[in-house]
Amino acid sequence: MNTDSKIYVAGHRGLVGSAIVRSLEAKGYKNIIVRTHKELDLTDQAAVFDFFEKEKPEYVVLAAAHVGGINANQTYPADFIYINSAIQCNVIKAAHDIKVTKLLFLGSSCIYPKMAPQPISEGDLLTGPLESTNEAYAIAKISGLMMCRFFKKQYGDDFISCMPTNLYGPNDNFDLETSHVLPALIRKFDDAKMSGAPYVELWGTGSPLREFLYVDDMADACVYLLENYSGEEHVNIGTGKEIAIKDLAQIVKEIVGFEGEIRWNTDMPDGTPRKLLNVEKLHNIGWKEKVSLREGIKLEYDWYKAQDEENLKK
Ligand code: GFB
Repeated sequence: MNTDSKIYVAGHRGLVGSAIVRSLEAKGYKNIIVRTHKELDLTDQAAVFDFFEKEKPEYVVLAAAHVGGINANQTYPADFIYINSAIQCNVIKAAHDIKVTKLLFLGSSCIYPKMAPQPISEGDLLTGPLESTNEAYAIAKISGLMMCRFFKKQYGDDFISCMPTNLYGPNDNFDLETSHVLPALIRKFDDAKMSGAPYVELWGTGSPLREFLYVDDMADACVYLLENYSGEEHVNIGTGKEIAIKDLAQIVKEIVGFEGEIRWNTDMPDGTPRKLLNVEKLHNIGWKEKVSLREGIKLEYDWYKAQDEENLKK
């Protein structure tokens, strides 16, 4: 990949895609192409094929996906499986047809079995039943990574996949019904601080363990893989460190400066008990994260406070 290579980043307005564009630009890549959802509906096969035919990107980063937190995944499983499967099928096949040089597909750590041994290695894929709250999303993402693997096997396409852990950062979704836990905590504590509310209600028991990676670190890892990796197996992207949701809540509470109480609504699901990635393979390829959890949360909180309501809805 050289700085003039034509690189299409699908999903450039989202948390992940926007970070990948920032990272590519920071590394000097000058020929990045993007399309908004309005300009190109990635679930529309004819439109996607037409776009690839006309633009002929050399590299593709498939960061466009229908995503959400535990509640959204559980409430809208049909949307999660259909939209993600359609996007992947269309983009991967179009990339194959026009013979792109390389494609990077992004999945998620929820592809692994609910009771996978911890930390979870790439080889633990498809060794047991999935976590029910995000099964639809996981099935779609497993199918995407397998498509990349099989296109490589049958046709020799340089299609690679990576599976990031829970991500957070600028352009996150702060809608309390559909967001992931970190933006939800930031918004809940900040709203309570601003309104002087005596307590904040969080979901589940607080005991599940999760791993978090700042999205700019993840983007850096993705560009590193595009430049340095062409293996058949997907690569986990994470920190290899985990934290209980209740400890995470304490950190966010401190950073925001909320002094009230935390209450746990156990009618809401906990989801998978633990989801820690084994990142040995990524370390062996030569990449490691830079931003600590505290630094990252501070950066996300500052970003959140700098947005107006309209921007947060985009
Ligand atoms: O981030 P999250 O929504 O998704 O929730 P998953 C993580 C944990 O935080 C769960 C708890 O145990 C939640 O019960 N939690 C506590 C909260 N308070 C809140 C809150 O106010 N909002 C939210 N959202 N959670 C997702 C999958 O699973 O992880 C996706 O559904 C994807 O498919 C993503 O893989 C990375 O970590 O449980």
